[in-house]
Amino acid sequence: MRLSKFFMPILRDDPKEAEIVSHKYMLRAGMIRQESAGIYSWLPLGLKVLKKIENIVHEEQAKTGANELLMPTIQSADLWRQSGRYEDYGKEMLRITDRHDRDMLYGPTNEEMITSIFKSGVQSYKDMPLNLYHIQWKFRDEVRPRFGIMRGREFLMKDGYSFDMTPQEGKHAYNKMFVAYLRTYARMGLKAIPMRADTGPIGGDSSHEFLILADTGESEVFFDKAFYDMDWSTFEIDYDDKQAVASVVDDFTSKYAAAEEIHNQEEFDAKVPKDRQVSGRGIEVGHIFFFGTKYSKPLGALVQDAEGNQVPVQSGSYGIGVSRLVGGIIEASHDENGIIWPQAVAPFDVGIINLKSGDAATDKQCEQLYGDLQAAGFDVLYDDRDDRAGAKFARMDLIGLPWAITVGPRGVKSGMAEVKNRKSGEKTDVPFSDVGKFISQ
Ligand code: P5A
Repeated sequence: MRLSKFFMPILRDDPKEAEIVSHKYMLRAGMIRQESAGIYSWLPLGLKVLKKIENIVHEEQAKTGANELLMPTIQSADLWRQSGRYEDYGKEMLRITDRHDRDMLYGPTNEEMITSIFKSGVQSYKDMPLNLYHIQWKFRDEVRPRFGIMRGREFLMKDGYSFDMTPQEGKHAYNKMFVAYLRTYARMGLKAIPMRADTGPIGGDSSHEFLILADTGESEVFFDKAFYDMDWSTFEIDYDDKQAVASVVDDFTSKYAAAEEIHNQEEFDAKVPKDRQVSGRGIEVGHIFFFGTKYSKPLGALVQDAEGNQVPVQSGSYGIGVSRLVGGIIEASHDENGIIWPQAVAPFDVGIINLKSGDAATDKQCEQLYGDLQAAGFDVLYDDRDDRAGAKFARMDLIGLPWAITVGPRGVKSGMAEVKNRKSGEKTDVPFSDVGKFISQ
């Protein structure tokens, strides 16, 4: 992509409304634009990151055997009346009346609808187990939408739902998602600590939130320092191996970690020596629940078991804050000059800065490099605009691509590009023909 053709409306000054760094940088880099309180348009740069995150989520879900589908954003109130949540959900639910005076709503979550889909498609234990998910916009009329897309009213969520015959099998489905979530976040460069959590309006008796640490996080969290020494790499696992999956879950859940709503200082003191007790703030980037028959019973989702009995299905639901993650990753990875994207979610792999647009030799060299890198499979943003060098460097730092390659008349003469690693700040002179090789190492 040529910057001259890319819609990336950069703000020179810090936006006054931004209280936290991710919100500030997302606005300044032209990733999002506020349309109303807690409702945003995703501009091309922001959308690219959102898609990268979605893609990682899809890949990790596929490994677990989950099925992707797509449910609508607008739901009928009927199912919610059956589950009893229509009244319970209160003011957070955006209620709509259609032209026939039917009660509709903009979905804040989909437990009811998916249970009804399941019910209409599965009658026998032979079609189980099942995990169905989608990535879809949600609406929650939050009292205090804030921090940009971090606590929005309209936001993108991955929500998945498991269906099993027995509580034990349901537990395995829960464990699989637990491990898939660890892997998903790790691929985005995040250590998301699973913490015991309150189940709130979703319900059930077992639940974990995944939190990444950041001073600007909304929740206060308490955990064992031992988490720092755990294996957060994207370890390989056979999801059908119940024992192996359970042992990863046990390993993580045996250590104390809790958000404030559920934190118990006495238990913390008993389990964790003082010098290993850590408290801080965290951003909730995911939340998983096991609620057994809470929705299947009232909605009549019964399945025939091997003995011919009709039993209510065992379910859990599993959420990832896809749009919130964009802000969360920035909170976890930035400096005073801007964003530092982890490679896996960067909007482009590499940027090229033409120091002297209009100079025939420099333009030619940049075009050559731009073509070569694209041919080698890199997604490249070529800054071909006629701006001051200082402005170009600042803009490239702000948008935080992993690599920036500077090409100027002097380099053209000596046959060298200057390659800068955004994260380390290290600059290396590299012959033009070796740039691709250099940045892939
Ligand atoms: C799990 C999937 C649920 O809704 N039902 C379906 C369950 N869980 S949850 O914890 O309420 O939400 C899941 C994740 O969505 C993100 N999230 C938000 N992101 C941005 N703005 C919001 N207002 C918002 N509310 C929830 C969080 O990451 C949360 O973990």
